[in-house]
Amino acid sequence: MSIIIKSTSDIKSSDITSKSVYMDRRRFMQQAFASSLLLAADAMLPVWAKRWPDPAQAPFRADDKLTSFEDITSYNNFYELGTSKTDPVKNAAAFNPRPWSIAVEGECDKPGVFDLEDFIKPYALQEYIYRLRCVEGWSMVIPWVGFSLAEMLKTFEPNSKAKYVEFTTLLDKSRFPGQSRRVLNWPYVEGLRIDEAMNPLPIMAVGLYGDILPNQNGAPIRLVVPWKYGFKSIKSIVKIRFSETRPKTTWNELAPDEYGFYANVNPEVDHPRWSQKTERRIGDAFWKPKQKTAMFNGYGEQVAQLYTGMDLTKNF
Ligand SMILES: Nc1nc2c(c(=O)[nH]1)N[C@H]1C(S)=C(S)[C@@H](COP(=O)(O)O)O[C@H]1N2
Ligand SMILES: [Mo]
Repeated sequence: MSIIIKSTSDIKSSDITSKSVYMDRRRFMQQAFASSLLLAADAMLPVWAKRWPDPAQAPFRADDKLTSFEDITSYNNFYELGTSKTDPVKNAAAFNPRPWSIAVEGECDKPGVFDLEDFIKPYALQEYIYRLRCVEGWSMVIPWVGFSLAEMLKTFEPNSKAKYVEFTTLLDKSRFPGQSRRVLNWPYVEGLRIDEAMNPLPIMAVGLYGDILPNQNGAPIRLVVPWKYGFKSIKSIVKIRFSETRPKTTWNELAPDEYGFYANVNPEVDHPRWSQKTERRIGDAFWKPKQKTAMFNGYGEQVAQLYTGMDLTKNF
C-alpha cells in the first residue's frame, strides 16, 4: 500500500516539481502582501495573515500534485453564490466577508461570541495539503492554511452531553444573493459526531495557497474534513454548536436517500444515481482516464477506527 499521508520529513524528489511551483506562488503572494503593506495602512492586513505558516511545517500533506490555484478558485460548489460551478467566482467580489463574528454555543462550559480575529488568534496556523473529493465525482488537491478543529473545539470545554458538533453558514440575502432562491433550506448546516470532530485531520481553514481564503472557497473561515464528501466541508461559518442529538444537515434533509449524515468517501457504496468508484481530478487532460477513488479518500489509517462495527452501507 502506498503511503497516502506523510509527514514533511519524508518529502521525495518527485514532490519537488509541485513544491517549487508552489513556493514560487507563495513568494509571489508574500511580495503582494508586502507591497500592499507599503501602499495601504498596516491595519488593512488581518493580524493573523502576518503569522502565516512555513509550508515546510505541514502536518499532513497528500502525496499528490497540487491542483492549480486557478482551478481551485474557479470551479466551486457554493450555492449561496449561485448553483453552477462558475457562479461563485463570478459573484465572489459582491460578497463581503468582513466584519465577521462566530458564535459558539450549546453543550460546553465556555460558550461565547467572537470577532473573527479574536476567534483565530489562539491557534497555530499550519498548512494542510488535502484531497477534496466531491460527491459528484471530481476531486482536487488543495494546500489549505488553517488550524486543528479538535484543538479549537477543546478550548470551549465541551461537556459530557456534547455528542455532536453542528456548523452553520451565514444567513443573509443581502450578502449571499443565492439565498434569495430556495434551492436549499437556508442556512446551510453541517455536522460531525464529536469523535470525528476530535480526530487530528479536520481543520478550520482560513486560507489556501499561502493567501487568505478567496470568497468563493468559503471566506473568511470554513471547515475541511478530508475523508468525507465535499459537502461536509461547510463554508463561511458563523455558528458552532455542541449538541446531544444529531444535527439536521442540509443535503441529508433535502435528499436522505442520496446524501447520508456520514458522507464518508466510499467507492463501495454508490450514489443511487451514479457510481462512486472513480473520480476525475480537476485539471487533468480530458484524455486522461479517471482515477480510482480510495476508501475514506485515502485517509483510512487515520479514521477507519471511528467506524468499527458500523455498517457503512446503511450509515453512508
Ligand atoms: N455554505 C456552503 N458550504 C459548502 C457548499 C455550499 O453550497 N454552501 N458546497 C459544498 C460542496 S458540495 C463542496 S464539493 C465544497 C467545495 O469547496 P471548494 O469550492 O472550496 O472546492 O464546499 C462545500 N461547502
Ligand atoms: Mo460537493
